[in-house]
Amino acid sequence: MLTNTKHDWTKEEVLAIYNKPIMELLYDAATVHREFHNPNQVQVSTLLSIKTGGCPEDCGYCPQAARYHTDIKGNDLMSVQQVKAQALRAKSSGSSRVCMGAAWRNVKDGPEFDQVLEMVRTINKLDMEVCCTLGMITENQAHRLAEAGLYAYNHNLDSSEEYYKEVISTRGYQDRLDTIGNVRKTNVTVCSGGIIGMGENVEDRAGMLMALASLSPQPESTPINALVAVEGTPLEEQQPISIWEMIRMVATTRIVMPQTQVRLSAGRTDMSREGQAMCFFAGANSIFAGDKLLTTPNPDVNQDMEMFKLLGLEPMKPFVKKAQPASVEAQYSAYQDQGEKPRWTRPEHKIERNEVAKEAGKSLKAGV
Ligand code: SAM
Ligand code: DTB
Ligand code: SF4
Repeated sequence: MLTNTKHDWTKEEVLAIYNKPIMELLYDAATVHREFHNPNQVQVSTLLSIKTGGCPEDCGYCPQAARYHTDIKGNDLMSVQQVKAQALRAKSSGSSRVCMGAAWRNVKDGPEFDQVLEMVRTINKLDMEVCCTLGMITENQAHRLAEAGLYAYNHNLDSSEEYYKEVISTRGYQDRLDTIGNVRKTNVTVCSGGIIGMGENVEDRAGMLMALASLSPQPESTPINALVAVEGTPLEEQQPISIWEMIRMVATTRIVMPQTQVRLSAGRTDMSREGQAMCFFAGANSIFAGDKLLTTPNPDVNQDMEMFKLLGLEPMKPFVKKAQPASVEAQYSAYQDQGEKPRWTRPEHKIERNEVAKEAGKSLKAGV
């Protein structure tokens, strides 16, 4: 469980981080990242849409809402055998986690939920982390998922409390928080993040991060999605965000939630390798791999593995324990001490930098 972290970020503080000069922001985020994570390791998850389309909700971004006329092919709940075959394929291509998504408003007790529990048990036996995103769940359902061996439950806040109402009317922000609270009553880890590029402003982005960071404990993983504007949804006309917005969002997430796994999620098909490399530098340490997200395209897994090789990244093994955090004061001082004092005061950091600087100085003198 993630502990000892600053939770009382104000929207103004988060916004000030988001708006920093990019070099400062990258430096700060990369410094925090190295404090808590191995910067060369990236956790790889594979998404599996176990029940597609026909959802009664009205989320303005979602191609699976029954009320919008999109091109997706709907499917009833997959069988346990189908899921097992897909999980084995994902494992052989380097994935440590399978995330099963269902286009449900909420989970209903009965044969379908029993089947999902069996899927969880089956993937768990393959020594992979299992995640589910099934909509709203009760405390009892959260406990049943935990007993089946669920590792993580994904339930996004998606935007700020204020902007949420502009995008979804069939449920409220508090409903999302309640489900996250139900998951927290078990030993299942929380995966919660959101989407940028839905027409929200930077204050909304800061508001969403403030809400996520104020959860105690903070989510163990945080997906940052760029909207995939799907034809037929109310957000079909939204212009794509720039890579700099994604980099800023990832970096800010890393700073306010130092221990979370920040997942570079939907939208990677539009990002260059250089852009993604900047996101990894800024603290992203997880991706969804596989040529499909739930219903929309994602980069081919071979292309991703080539990118990993190029950048010297390696896929993380499942069930890796997280490093223990430094003190809250150490985290926060990194953002308050603007320039006068060295930000990172641990002796080994200073020595490392001085030696690099000395070597660089020698090379310059020698004209290398
Ligand atoms: N029905 C469940 C729910 O809403 O929690 C689980 C599935 S839902 C598809 C999971 C998440 O996918 C959403 O919370 C949203 O963040 C993301 N998502 C859906 N459509 C998207 C899109 N077009 N672009 C980016 N992210 C999207
Ligand atoms: C999350 O935050 N992003 C994933 C996962 N959690 C379930 C889903 C992205 C979906 C993108 C649109 C689609 O493929 O349907
Ligand atoms: Fe349904 Fe989830 Fe899509 Fe909303 S995001 S319409 S709840 S599948």
